[in-house]
Amino acid sequence: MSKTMKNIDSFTHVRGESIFVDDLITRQDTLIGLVFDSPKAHGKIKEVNYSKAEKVKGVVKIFTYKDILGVNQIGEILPDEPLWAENEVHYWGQPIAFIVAESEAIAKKARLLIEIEIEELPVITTAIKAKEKKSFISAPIYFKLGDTAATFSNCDHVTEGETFSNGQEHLYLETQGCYAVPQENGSIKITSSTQGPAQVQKAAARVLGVAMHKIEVDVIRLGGGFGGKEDQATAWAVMAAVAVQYLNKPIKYILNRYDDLRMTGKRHPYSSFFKIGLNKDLKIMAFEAEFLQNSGAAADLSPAIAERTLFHATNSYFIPNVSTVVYSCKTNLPPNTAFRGFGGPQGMFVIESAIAKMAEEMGIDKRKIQEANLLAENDEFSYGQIATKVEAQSTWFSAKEKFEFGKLEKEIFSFNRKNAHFKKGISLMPITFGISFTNTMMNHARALVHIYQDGSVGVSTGAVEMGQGVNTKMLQVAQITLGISANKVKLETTNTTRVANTSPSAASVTADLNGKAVDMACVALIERLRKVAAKMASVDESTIFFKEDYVFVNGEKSEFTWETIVAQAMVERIVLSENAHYATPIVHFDKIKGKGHPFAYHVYGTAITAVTLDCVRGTYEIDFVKIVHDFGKSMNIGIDIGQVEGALVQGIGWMTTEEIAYSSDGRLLSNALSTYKVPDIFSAPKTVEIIPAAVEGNKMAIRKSKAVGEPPLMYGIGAYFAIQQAVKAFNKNYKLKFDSPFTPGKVLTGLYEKN
Ligand code: MTE
Ligand code: LUZ
Ligand code: MOS
Repeated sequence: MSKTMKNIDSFTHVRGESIFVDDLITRQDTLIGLVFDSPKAHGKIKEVNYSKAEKVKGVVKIFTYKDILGVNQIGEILPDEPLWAENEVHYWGQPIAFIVAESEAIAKKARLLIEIEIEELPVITTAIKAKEKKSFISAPIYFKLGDTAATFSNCDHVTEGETFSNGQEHLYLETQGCYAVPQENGSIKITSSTQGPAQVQKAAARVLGVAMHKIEVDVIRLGGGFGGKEDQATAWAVMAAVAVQYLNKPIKYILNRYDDLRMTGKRHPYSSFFKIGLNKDLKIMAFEAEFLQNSGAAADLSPAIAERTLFHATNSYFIPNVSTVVYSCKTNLPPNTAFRGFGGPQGMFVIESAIAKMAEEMGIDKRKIQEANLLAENDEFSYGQIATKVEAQSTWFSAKEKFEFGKLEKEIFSFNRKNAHFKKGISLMPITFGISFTNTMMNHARALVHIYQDGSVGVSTGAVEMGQGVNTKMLQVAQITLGISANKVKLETTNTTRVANTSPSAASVTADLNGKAVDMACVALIERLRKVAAKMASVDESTIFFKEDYVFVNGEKSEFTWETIVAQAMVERIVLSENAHYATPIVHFDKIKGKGHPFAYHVYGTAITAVTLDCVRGTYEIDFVKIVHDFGKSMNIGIDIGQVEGALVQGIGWMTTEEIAYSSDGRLLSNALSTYKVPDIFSAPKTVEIIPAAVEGNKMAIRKSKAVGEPPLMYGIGAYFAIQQAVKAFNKNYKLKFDSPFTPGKVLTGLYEKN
């Protein structure tokens, strides 16, 4: 573990000097965009009357699909999503038109004057209803290992059940937005708050009907993305570009919070059905699950997310017979999208529920079943990958030992004996998360490194900084590989003209992919500079090493500084720029067979969560979460601990208080922070302890520092089962339900249900 370097953004963040899209200095003739969206969830558009809106002074033009010169299509995985609705609307909040005006106030005034007549069609809001109606986005996906049907008949214990996990609002602090500016000869520069600049570029070129080289996308940083800007930052940027193409004026569009909440997709709600079979030694012999994913009205990333649900359907357990299927169900909700964990959390919630149900029926502790089935070296995942360097058991047992689980458990039993109106519960939650884009072709990245003639360095990559600290890690890689101090290195914005054809910053793999590319570029540069240094010092090249801004010869600091060598390289006309490309080796996956080796490696860990219920009110507090987490060899433990804490609280929110609600006619009811409860300082755990697992790290990770962005979100699932145990401690008649989030309302019902 190297000494923690401070996040390079913290200085400007705390001073309010960091620049986001809305902080850009705009050109004087900049116009403001605003979407007019569907006021109904499903229907035929009979008529839209823009005449009153167009007459508002200061309205420049209202754009619709008719103004598109290219193709009205922004779907990435499937071409099923128009930029602007044509004759039908499929969800409440679907963009129909784009008002461009001199100010936001004018645009808002105009929006209220647009008259629309919609012939309503039946609305589907749940995955179960969609499946009944055979309303699907794509074909179901199946993973199979062994033979579940034959195995169940030999099991000593079999149970079945169903679960529901709700969606989740990303609630990035910075709402979606963009600023598009005309350049020469029909080129457009778009500054976008996107995780995927190359996708914005590609979609804009397609919709505008221009070559990709006409579109430059620049990303400074995001005020959070959490997956919500992996695919869904595209629409706004493309709308602004269409307006720029027509008006030849700069267009800015920053969504206000209400519009953002209403128009964007969220984490997918899932309705799932499971069947689990154990033998008398508590070994899980067979597991079947059917997942119904509520995909919303268009594909977006749903099929990929559905697939990852299956990858994580057995979480940290080895199960020899597995049969899982997932349906991407088409409903009349905004297209649901990537959200930290990408379908993995939804899968893990189901297996944990199945284990809990089985434990209840057998009258034993859930932890006994969990512990008896933890993954071991060379176990096979249902998708054919063989587990290696497994830390499922080691993190589990080290969490139990380091945090004195036996003692914690005793304290909770004795608290529950003594207290009538307060009850505590405790849970263990192991996680196993695969690192790589499951779509193999996306696992690549590039970096462009310039050494300027004064010795300072500029680094460009495809990585988007969204608060996760990837720029700091890129800087560390460059600094260490070049042997120079941190203040010599600058991270440039993410720009499609410097680093092209990138994958979005997602799947927790941004630092790995881009970091490896930065490392390769720096290695190539240092090789050249070693030759220059060897000549200057009149020694053999093999004795040269760069460290602390100096040339070291045979381990001894020489008189030659980094700057001298760089200056000499200029004299010798040696190229001081390097572009490198990294593509993850080994990974492959056959989507038809559902078999392969999709992940470069897995991240492991175990969390212990304890809660206290107020059994009069149904409210609860998270007493503590204690985690042993597999960071590999963390290259920045400060940033990585921050990622674990943030993901944990986000996971707890998903499982406890964050409740997305739509009316039966498809209108978002949880449409503000007064009706949608995210964790605050009172609902966050009172204490969080995180201990790095004693592991050697993995060479597939950047500097053996494992990916950390998404996996810890799933520790939050532990909160659900801790609350459940506390409810049971109060009310022996409570029948376990698996219906998340476990809101205080549901807790209260559970505490007093009679059965
Ligand atoms: N952390 C912050 N502060 N803000 C974010 O938007 N996104 C998460 C995670 N951590 C996010 C974050 C998600 S969904 C992913 S996939 C990863 O960061 C992406 O960055 P990485 O690949 O560099 O881990
Ligand atoms: N995005 C994606 C992801 O396109 N593919 C993935 O496998 C993935 N995994 C996690 C998060 N985002
Ligand atoms: Mo994260 S869901 O991969 O953006």
